[in-house]
Amino acid sequence: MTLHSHGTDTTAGVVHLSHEELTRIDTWWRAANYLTVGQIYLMDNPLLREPLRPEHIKPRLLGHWGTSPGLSLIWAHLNRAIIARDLDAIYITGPGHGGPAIVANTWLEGTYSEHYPSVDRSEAGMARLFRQFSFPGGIPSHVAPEVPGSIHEGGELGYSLMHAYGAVLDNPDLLAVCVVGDGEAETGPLAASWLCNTFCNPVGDGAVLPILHLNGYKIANPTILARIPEEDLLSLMRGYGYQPILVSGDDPERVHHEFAFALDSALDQIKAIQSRARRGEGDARPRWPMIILRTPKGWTGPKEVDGVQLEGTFRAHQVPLAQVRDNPAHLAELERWLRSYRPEELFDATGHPAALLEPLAPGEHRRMSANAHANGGLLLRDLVLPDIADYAVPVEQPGGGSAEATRVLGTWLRDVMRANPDRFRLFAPDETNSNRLGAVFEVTDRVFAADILDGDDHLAPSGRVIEVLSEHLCQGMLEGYLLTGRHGLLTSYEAFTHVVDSMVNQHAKWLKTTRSIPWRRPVASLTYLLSSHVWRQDHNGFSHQDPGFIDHVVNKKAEVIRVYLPPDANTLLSTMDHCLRSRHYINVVVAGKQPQPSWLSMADAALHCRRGLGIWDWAGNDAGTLPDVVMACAGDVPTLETLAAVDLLRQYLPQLRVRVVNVVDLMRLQPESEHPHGLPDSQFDAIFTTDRPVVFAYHGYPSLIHRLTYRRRNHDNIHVRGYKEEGTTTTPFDMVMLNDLDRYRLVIDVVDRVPGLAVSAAGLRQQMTDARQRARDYTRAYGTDAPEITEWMWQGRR
Ligand SMILES: Cc1ncc(C[n+]2csc(CCOP(=O)(O)OP(=O)(O)O)c2C)c(N)n1
Ligand SMILES: [Mg+2]
Repeated sequence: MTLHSHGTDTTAGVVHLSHEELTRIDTWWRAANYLTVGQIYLMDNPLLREPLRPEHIKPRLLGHWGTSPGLSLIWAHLNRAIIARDLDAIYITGPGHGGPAIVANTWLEGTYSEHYPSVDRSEAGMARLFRQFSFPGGIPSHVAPEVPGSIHEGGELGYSLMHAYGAVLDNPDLLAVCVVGDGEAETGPLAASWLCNTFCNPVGDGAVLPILHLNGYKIANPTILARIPEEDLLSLMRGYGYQPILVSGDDPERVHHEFAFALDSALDQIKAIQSRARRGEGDARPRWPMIILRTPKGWTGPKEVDGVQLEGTFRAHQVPLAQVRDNPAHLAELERWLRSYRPEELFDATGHPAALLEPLAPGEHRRMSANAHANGGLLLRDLVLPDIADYAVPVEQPGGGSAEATRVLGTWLRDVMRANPDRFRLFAPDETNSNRLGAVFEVTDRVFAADILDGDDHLAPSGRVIEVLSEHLCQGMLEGYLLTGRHGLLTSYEAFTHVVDSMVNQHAKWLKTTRSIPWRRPVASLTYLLSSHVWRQDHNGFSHQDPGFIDHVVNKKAEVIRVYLPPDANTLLSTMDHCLRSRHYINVVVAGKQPQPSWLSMADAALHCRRGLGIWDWAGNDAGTLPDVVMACAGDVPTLETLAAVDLLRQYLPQLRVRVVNVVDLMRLQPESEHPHGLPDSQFDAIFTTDRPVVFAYHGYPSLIHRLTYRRRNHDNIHVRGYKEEGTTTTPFDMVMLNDLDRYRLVIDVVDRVPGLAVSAAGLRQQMTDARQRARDYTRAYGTDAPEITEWMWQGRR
């Protein structure tokens, strides 16, 4: 290998493999390619025992050929390295549309048949392997959860490298080999992912080996990285702190030698980095190797179809010969293509992979297709969780005292981090402190493998908090961490969590699908703490005001979605304790960081959270009667405004029977047929009544409450106040007034909705309108909320 002075390893012209190794690797590669083409086209005659006929061909030709030969080449070479070095490795397929290639490799290794015994390694099994692919009732076309060894489906491009980095955190012996498509590399999330090396500590974490698969094309276009000067690409990688190793060519034998050599040098470099660091001699910012593999898209496929070049162009992306059933020339070309892999050398007479291939399949647990890290639930160990009672805010009477809920939570999280130094991580886009979770820095730092200057705050290469200003990276690394059997928490601004809407879709799909795959074990839930929420954006204003992430996640399968709106510090503690114990969900917890009254003692909070919603009888006056109105609330700010409204009602309309209901677990509102947490209709009717007005103050967009409750008997009487996209940089009370969620407006709603009050309480209504005006005028005059608002406290029973 030549190491250029500017830090590029090139492999040109090396001969690295013995003849035997070369033959074995090439045979494996041909076998995987054969099985890939077979999956795309064939539903019978898997070993080509007879000439191909149209009826052997699937009626619908689906799948992606172009990326597949590269993926299989890399897999075959990795197997050699795994065996030679006893590596603990997983394979992450960025271009996940190369599903048939990865399935082929897992079948060659035997793992596929272990999970799916009917698809055994025989001629009949091979026929089923081919038939099932992208076939109704069969398997998906991507590296979906059904594929052993996968933690990354790669359907939505962009997240491979961050998944790989998440997987190796706190797994010092793990190697995550990550194939990045050159098209995928154009996505924003992937482009940011190169930075993840800043969060990889060679002492306590494993290593990622990125392989940029420069096959030159996407679906219909060349890729940018393949068309910029090679030196620019190498400089780009160097700039990101990598040591690029370039392998380029279209002659299989030469590429085999050069790729094997590149892989060996990369693995040597990784080992050297880790050994140095683990001896305490490491560089602050090691230069990790990465490989750039420049080979033709659709390599070894048809060179030309109908006079148009195919191999080495974007036209190789999906199914190269589209009319095989109807066009005899295409059928003949397919047969020639399949036979070019010499199937008679690849499989024995029974259809089992040839004996020659056996030495290239790693031992049982070393197979990338069987690596336990890629079925993280197998390795999952419970968190050691400190008793939340020790962190509780004392609450002698409801509304007494005030606490910053997330700051209280921070003290508990600090001790969660301390008690679980190898399996819990906090991820945040630069907001741990801002979300008032800074107590965690008493026990750890932010991980940072770049220059650290005097005056920096809690930065160290060994830190366990990952802060990077990319919601994508936080989400992706956390997903990788969870899918490999660990636990974590992502805290973010509520509005900007939308940045990962699409990623959370994909993760929810993964969780939904894996629930019904028997050999996949449940993993820890992905929990969001959304603080700095819509109602308290005092510094920022409209751009930061958006509670719609909840609306987004509730579209996903009910069995994997949970949404919690704890109204105070103790309910937040109880909710988080529950979330960090839960498995295989996406938990969205929204809780403010500003000082707020504490409503419930720890014991009451725990009961309230267990129920998910409840009548606050200490706040209402309807005991033993049918209430005239139900004041419902969900979220910390709506709860405050509701209680302040109830206070006014009890003062001005003492005869009015008011019931107060607080909802922590939003999914309780849905019928039980729709969500596992759904309240039975009988209980819903008992709590919300069947005929009384319900004034519901909700944290987010009001339409969601209607969506969740539209089948309930009393739905027509439910009147929801929430965020209606009015906002700016203003005071907290002005914000709730702008959106008609304020206490005065809630009282007006009661007057307008409870039969008879319109006339009898017309005076109160007028007073409330005036109070709003006064409150608004006060903000305009003094720049702050009026004392009657800021100093309001729940007075208890009048
Ligand atoms: C985020 C996203 N956008 C668009 C697509 C549609 N798509 C599927 S494959 C592909 C091209 C991928 O090219 P590349 O990453 O180079 O993979 P390869 O060449 O190895 O097939 C595109 C655009 C997608 N899957 N995900
Ligand atoms: Mg490509």
